[in-house]
Amino acid sequence: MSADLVSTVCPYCALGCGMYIRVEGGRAVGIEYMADHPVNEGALCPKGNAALEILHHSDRLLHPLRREGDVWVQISWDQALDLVAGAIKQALQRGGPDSLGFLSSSKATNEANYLIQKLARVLGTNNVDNCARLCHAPSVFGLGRSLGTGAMTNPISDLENSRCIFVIGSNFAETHPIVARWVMRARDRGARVIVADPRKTPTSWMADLFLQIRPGSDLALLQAMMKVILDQGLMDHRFIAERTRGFQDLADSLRGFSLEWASDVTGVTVADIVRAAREYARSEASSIVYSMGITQHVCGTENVVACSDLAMICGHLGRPGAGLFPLRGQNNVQGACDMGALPRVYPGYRRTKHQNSVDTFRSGWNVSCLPAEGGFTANEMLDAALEGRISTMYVVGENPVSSEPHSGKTRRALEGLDFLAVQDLFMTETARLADVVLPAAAWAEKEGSFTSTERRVQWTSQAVMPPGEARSDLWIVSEVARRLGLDFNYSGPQEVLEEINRMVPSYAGITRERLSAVGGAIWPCPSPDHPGTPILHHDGFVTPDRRGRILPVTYTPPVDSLTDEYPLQLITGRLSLHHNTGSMTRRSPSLLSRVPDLDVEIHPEDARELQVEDGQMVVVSTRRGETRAQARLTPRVRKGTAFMSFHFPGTNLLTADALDPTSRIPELKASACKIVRW
Ligand SMILES: Nc1nc2c(c(=O)[nH]1)N[C@H]1C(S)=C(S)[C@@H](COP(=O)(O)OP(=O)(O)OC[C@H]3O[C@@H](n4cnc5c(=O)[nH]c(N)nc54)[C@H](O)[C@@H]3O)O[C@H]1N2
Ligand SMILES: Nc1nc2c(c(=O)[nH]1)N[C@H]1C(S)=C(S)[C@@H](COP(=O)(O)OP(=O)(O)OC[C@H]3O[C@@H](n4cnc5c(=O)[nH]c(N)nc54)[C@H](O)[C@@H]3O)O[C@H]1N2
Ligand code: SF4
Ligand SMILES: [Mo]
Repeated sequence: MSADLVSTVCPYCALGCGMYIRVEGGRAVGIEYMADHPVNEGALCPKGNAALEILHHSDRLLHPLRREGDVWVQISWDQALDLVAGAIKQALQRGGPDSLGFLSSSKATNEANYLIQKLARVLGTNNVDNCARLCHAPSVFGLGRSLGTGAMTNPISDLENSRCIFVIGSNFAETHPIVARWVMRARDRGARVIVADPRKTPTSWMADLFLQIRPGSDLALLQAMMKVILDQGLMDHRFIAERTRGFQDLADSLRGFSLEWASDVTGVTVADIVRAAREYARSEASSIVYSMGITQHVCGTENVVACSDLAMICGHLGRPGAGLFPLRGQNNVQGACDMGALPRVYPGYRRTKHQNSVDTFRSGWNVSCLPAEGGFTANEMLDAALEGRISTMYVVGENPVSSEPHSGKTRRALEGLDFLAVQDLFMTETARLADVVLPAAAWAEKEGSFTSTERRVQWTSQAVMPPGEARSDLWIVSEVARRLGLDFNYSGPQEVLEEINRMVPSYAGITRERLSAVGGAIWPCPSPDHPGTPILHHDGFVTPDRRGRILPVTYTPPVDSLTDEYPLQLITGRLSLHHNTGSMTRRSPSLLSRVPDLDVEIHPEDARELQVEDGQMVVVSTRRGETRAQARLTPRVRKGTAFMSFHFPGTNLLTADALDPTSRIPELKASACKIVRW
């Protein structure tokens, strides 16, 4: 490798694809493919290929800013940091630690996330969360309950060894494109692919069996598949007996279960349900790939538990090609959770309510007192802000105004705060509401580690200097903490990683030295000479008795009900060329030029009734708000449903804020809507 090639990891999705950045004269001028990377083998998707476009973009925040009325005033770092620290001090004096709220960033490094949650906790509050709440919180809870840990069980490349891949609520061909390479390889080796999605997506084109399910009805499908497996005796009796508990409760819960009812609810024929069940159960090694299509529902945790039940009753866990693949979303959402940027767990998923977790961190951090009460989740913080219980928020690398449901409410909550600080690369919809905006360095402008969806921790090196006065998240957070009198005197990310090695047992062996190699290391990695653990649950689950818990589930329909006034089911999700709220990809010219506007996909038969033509502007409205979009007529959506991305502001004005009672994820995938010509 020549001196001007810098090794880094793609900043978009959680696959953790490696790439080299070519640097000339201090500028990032091109990407070189990392052919020996274990996940992407050099390949990159369109977003990865366009990643450099945001680095030198003219919209980058270059200086700290303070809002004065409607005007932004450039201020010095000293002034900005004093303002943030001063506001935090004032909140502590007036309302106590729980009047503070922190949103940590699943786009920031492990080291920055570790420091953000440490700052919150040392100040006395567990009010810290990250966008996993809107994403895979149901996996953390659901798999946590059934298997003892919420992480993906097998590495991505292991999909190649599967003989049957059941994809439910994931459109990886657009959202995790490199996964499609491994699934195609499995297909080349004879694997069968089953896809359940209300839309015909590019992922469904790969399917041998496509189940065009009604949104929100996955539990009925999963229960029906298990019913078929039980009735036809396709279970793995030995696995059930030796590795699990609770099978009988599940069997009892399915005794009177009707496949015809499930077919009515899901819109999938009984014959297809039976085919799916038989193919999944009977293959030598089956995997389940799932994502937002099943987690973003009021029954998100139950959906995840049902997937885990299905895998356990068939013994499809803990072996090559047999596993559960909750495909994580953001580049470092796995790491943000591992680092404890969650309100009810300290780093390493140690529960706040367990006295020994609190004691471990009290002595490790050398502080006299730490909070043991669970804190607020992101959506609870917004509610608490509306009620005046949270007065001051510090938002790092998140854009809740566009990513949380019911934006009207989010906006009101943030506008009502005494003080809001936002730390981002760009002036986002959320940053516009801030009192102080802090310019952050992007991934290639700093160093640190990121943890991918397969628990792979990788180091990314600094390729270029941040623009203007932008600084790394780690530097900014440490400076705020120091102004609050805290001992955050880290020399850089490496020293923080050393603390993580000491405090998080599964990261104990993940040292800076270890991360020098391409592909890094996969946790659990308890010591520097440990090889890492690509496949979890090989000889036991992470529960106290090492047995998995098979748990009965109950069907719950979407909350936002369809009526004559709101007759269509609105699904929201993603397109291949944009990322989340679009802060980055709408500033990436090669991506924006191909998808410049917000579209709503409507089935041609629905469009005929609505008298809407392709390309026409329409108003989409729900019980919460309305937005304009361009109609795209396509038979790829189910009749009776419509689809919008949330890559442009507006979509989340519409979405419902009904929450899954366990994980507190909102039902972003099912909102009753109406569409009229504009
Ligand atoms: N290009 C691109 N890639 C991304 C992102 C991005 O914004 N753009 N974001 C990243 C992030 S943060 C995440 S979390 C992942 C998400 O990755 P995915 O979960 O794959 O993305 P989504 O489009 O949100 O939803 C997946 C599919 O669920 C389907 N679906 C909707 N409702 C239901 C339902 O009730 N049941 C079933 N079975 N399916 C349903 C949708 O039609 C959609 O095709 O992608 C990551 N990668
Ligand atoms: N309707 C609807 N809403 C959804 C979803 C859906 O499917 N439908 N999906 C949900 C999901 S799965 C997710 S994960 C959330 C995502 O929600 P968010 O995380 O709020 O969305 P992003 O657009 O990814 O925002 C990340 C921000 O971080 C900034 N950033 C990037 N790198 C850095 C960095 O190094 N440091 C700092 N400080 N900032 C950085 C970016 O500029 C961007 O503004 O959205 C959720 N919202
Ligand atoms: S698949 Fe994900 S990590 Fe890989 S290049 Fe695309 S966006 Fe980046
Ligand atoms: Mo996500």
